[in-house]
Amino acid sequence: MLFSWRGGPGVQSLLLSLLLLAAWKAGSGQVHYSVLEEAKHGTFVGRIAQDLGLELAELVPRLFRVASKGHGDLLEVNLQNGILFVNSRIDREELCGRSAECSIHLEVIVDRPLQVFHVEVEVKDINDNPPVFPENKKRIIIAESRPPETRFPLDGASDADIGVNSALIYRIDPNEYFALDTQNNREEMSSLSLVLRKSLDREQIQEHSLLLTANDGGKPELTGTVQLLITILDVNDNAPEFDQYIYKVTVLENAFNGTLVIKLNATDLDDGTNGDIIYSFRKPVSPAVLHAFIINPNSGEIRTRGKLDFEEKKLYEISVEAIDKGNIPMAGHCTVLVEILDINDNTPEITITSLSLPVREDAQVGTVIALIRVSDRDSGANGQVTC
Ligand SMILES: [Ca+2]
Ligand SMILES: [Ca+2]
Ligand SMILES: [Ca+2]
Ligand SMILES: [Ca+2]
Repeated sequence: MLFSWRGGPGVQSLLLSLLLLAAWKAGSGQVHYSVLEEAKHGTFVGRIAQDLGLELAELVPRLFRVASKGHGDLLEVNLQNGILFVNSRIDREELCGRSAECSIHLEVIVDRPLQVFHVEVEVKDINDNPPVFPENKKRIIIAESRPPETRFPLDGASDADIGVNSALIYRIDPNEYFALDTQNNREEMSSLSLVLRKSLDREQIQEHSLLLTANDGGKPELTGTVQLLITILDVNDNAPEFDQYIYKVTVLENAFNGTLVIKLNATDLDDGTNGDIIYSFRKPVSPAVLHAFIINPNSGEIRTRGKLDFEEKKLYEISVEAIDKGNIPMAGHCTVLVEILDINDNTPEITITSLSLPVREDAQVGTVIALIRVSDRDSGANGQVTC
């Protein structure tokens, strides 16, 4: 039989363990302190010797010592006065991250007899971290056609502190187009968005620059900012417009082929291809116009083609269209009235309508020999004939 009632090394170690357990129990009355993080070296934390019921004089002889698991020498005890003080920098964020509870657990040990005490030092948060946005500048692109009430998600800021020291309130520069909306969900996570308050117009404002600010609830509060650069994308929402609805021009009927009749100009407020204009005769085009004029699609110049003839046509009415190159093109219209000016290009024509020949030599003065008709196709003074 291996087990012996007479005792032996096994029984001795069991007894030692029981003794240790008793000592543990004797010293297990917990003491709590609290200290602000980032407190200066030497900051008073607690009268640890006194609070543990130890005499100052016995600290050295009983080999008073403090151990803290993994936290090194953040806190130290002055063996002369039995005071626990801050020894090196305590950063709550480094120690405990985002957890709401943060404390340093100390084991205080004295010998003769062996006693172990547990001391809990709570590390209190101070507001030493400002809210931080992921970027300093945030570019947002929004088409000008987006309707009011459209929401655009924003990245919120983060704050390494806890509690009110990390409770964030957001605001943006006052402006008429955008508002902020913060919605808190059950997980205490807030979703931040930009809400469009009124219709945008790229033709009026192409870029909005707004400062988004986050404040924490600390005292004093800390702030973080991000510059929102909102670029408004163009939409083809403007039709080309001519300077006038009706243009009146005159052209001499003997104008050379290619003579400039008029240079039309339409403007389109949109950007890029949405504002690029192509000019054309509006269909259906009358054969007379097509025969007499030509339009340059890019410059808007209307020129003569071939020969004009006042006697054939005195007035042309040309309907012109300006179309932009938008995805869904928009058009503007105008009418050009071209008046052809007569020039003296017709010689008078003589026609003899009756003739009585030969004439008798004794014919009386005043006898009608011939009826002569003179006409001129030209008009006005150009057509007046003198014989
Ligand atoms: Ca903070
Ligand atoms: Ca803090
Ligand atoms: Ca346009
Ligand atoms: Ca536009």
